[in-house]
Amino acid sequence: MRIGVYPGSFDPVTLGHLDIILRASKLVDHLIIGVLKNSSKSPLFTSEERVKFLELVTEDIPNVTIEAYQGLLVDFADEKNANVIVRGLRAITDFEYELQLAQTNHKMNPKVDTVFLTTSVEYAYLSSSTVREIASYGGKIEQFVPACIVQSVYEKYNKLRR
Ligand code: COD
Repeated sequence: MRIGVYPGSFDPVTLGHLDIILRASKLVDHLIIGVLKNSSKSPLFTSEERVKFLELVTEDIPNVTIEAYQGLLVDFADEKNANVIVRGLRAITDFEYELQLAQTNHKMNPKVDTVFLTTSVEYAYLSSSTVREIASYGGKIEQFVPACIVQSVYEKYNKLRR
């Protein structure tokens, strides 16, 4: 059985992430989306919220499950008996970081390889940080995130403003 881990912050999940999830789910038997709990990026959404968003967004994809993790990605991948780590590549600016991450992870755990899926052109510009910035100013995010989480993203900012 081929098990893939697609790790990230997903703060929040975007249509770019969803595109990678859909495509990766066809390459493996079971895709586990790993949501990093204690990211140095100080996420806006709690890990529980990020997991819930991903559960909603992937509810129609039968071979995808979501789990939060903390600590090293290679340890999480090992614990899940994963064969591959899936990452998305948007632009050359992603490449240096992704290469370093993949090589470091492979050095730490040679049993797991990283595979890269290139972004679909329509999502090449899209990132969670852009979505957060637009939402923080009350701008429209419907074209950037799955419809089922739009309201929750706005509600988070409304709560923060109170
Ligand atoms: N199109 C295609 N792919 C995209 C898009 C898009 N529009 N947006 C994002 N992606 C891809 C990213 O390139 C990435 O591959 C993935 O989706 C997730 O993105 P993010 O931004 O949510 O996740 P990151 O980059 O913050 O995730 C970093 C990790 C959490 C994987 C990493 O920090 C980690 O594993 N940390 C744990 C400690 C560890 O093991 N460190 C490594 C050893 S030093």
